[in-house]
Amino acid sequence: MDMPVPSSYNDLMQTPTDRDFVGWAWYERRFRPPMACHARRARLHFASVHYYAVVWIDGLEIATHEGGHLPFEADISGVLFQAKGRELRLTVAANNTLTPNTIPPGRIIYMNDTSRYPIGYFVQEVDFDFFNYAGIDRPVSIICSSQVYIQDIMVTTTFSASVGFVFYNISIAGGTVTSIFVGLRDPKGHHVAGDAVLPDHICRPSLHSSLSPHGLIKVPNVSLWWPVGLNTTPGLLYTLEVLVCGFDGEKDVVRLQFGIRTVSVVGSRLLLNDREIYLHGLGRHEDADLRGRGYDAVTMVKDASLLGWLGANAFRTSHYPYSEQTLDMADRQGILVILEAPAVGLVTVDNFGKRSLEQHLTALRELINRDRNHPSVIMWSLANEPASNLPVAESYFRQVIAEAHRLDDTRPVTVVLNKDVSVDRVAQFLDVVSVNAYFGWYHASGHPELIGQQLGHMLSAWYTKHHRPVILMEYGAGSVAGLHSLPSVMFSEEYHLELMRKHFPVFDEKREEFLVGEMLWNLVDFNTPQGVKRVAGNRKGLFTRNRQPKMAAFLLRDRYMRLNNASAHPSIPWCLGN
Ligand code: GCB
Repeated sequence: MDMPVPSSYNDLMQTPTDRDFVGWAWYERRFRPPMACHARRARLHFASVHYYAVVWIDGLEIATHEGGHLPFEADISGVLFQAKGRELRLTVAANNTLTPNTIPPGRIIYMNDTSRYPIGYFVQEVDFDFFNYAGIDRPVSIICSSQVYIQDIMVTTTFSASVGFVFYNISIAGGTVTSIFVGLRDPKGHHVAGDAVLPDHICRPSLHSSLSPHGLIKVPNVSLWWPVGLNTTPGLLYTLEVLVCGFDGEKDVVRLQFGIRTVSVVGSRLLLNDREIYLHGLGRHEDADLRGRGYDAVTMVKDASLLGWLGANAFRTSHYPYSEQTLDMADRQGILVILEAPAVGLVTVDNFGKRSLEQHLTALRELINRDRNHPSVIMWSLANEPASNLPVAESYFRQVIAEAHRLDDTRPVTVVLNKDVSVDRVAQFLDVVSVNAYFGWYHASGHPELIGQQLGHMLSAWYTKHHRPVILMEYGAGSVAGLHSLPSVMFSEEYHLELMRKHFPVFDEKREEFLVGEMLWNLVDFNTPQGVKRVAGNRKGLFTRNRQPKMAAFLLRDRYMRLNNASAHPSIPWCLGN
């Protein structure tokens, strides 16, 4: 059948068996490589294929990759050179099967009772609450460059008084360079430091230049990157311009946008540019009608617009890394991002074995490598709701967290926990303690009057034990848009409101002590596996799946706008009651 790329394939199918298909899905198309790529370095880049991918050109295997949500590429220069402009056949096989050792894990259960199931019948089970959308979810591109090319740039920033410091490290591949030029443009586009990198630059060996791929640029009168609410011009971005020349006179140029800012944890506080920040945001999903988890600019912009309307200053990429375009937008708009690894549903001992650890570390490396230059990304979340009470989880997460710190010592690290503080073994390694808690919903269902006591007690217990800043990473209620009831009942819009309202005084109180964030679950209703607890998906969205508001959206908007005004005008008390 015809299949658009990018998109998940599931919701383009007409039968439940096809939609819920588990196994190898095959994509194929013919393409004629652009002549501009001929005899140059050419890389075939996949931004995300879920979950396993194998790629062939004309039947020749050129790449394999494990793990959705993160990019991979193959050097196809040789193939294109030999093809000399001839049409080629590109084949991609994508397999969505999740096993105890994949990240995220799952399991295939064979139903062996032949009185109830046909022979060979199996189901894919998962321990996470979103539909396992599959296919080529993000764009596929051919990147043509000189033979010698800029493979990666790593930027870290800091500042002192009005001077910014930009440390860069450039990785070059494909050959030897004869010269490297590095320059900096300010947010208005003016060249402010380093070399002038001009579009018509001609690579000549005699030109003066550096050969060092790393260095420091000082930025006088620096304009720092700020999120919304803390500054009247949030999201200011500098551009690092890098040009490298190869022996043959060819050049490669990359322009990387980044922000100058610092993040730190001091005592019970989270600081951005040495100023205390409080995250008021939401968890979300990459999820939309028809497209599934497929990259869709329209949905992405609409969701960003909803966040803006709510006055949110943060979101978490629950429960996997989102598209690079989403992070670019967050950079520009000044939204803080907690970026999550795709490790969700690690709940049994066999999810913590050597194979899982290797894949978790691989995903973490790919993720930090892809996203480390985004100023919006202020924290890495390494997993959601693992069985952190298990002894195996302790050594497992000690290694995962140490690796995250080794790869990036400029951002705090968290894991989102849901086990009781008395049995958890992972929070001891974290910079920021994140917890999910559904008081009035999964606990004490239908009793919003208990939320104040239960929530306050739980949050304080985490802080008392670990003396780290705490974020309530998920809380919320489900509501079916248009279902009303007074007095309220679960799933009515009134109950949704009431449950949220009962949380706010606790947030205001604990914020004075150690709470550094409140993250409502969820921005938009989203698709899940079918089950008796889900009414055509998870209904904890403030917006329906077609992005229309429920009553609760107005309540949160009111609160978040007030929190924003309060940070813009610190002399006015932010705690004005509810
Ligand atoms: C959670 C999970 C999230 C679910 C949510 C819920 O704790 O982290 O993935 O969707 O609860 O609504 O049950």
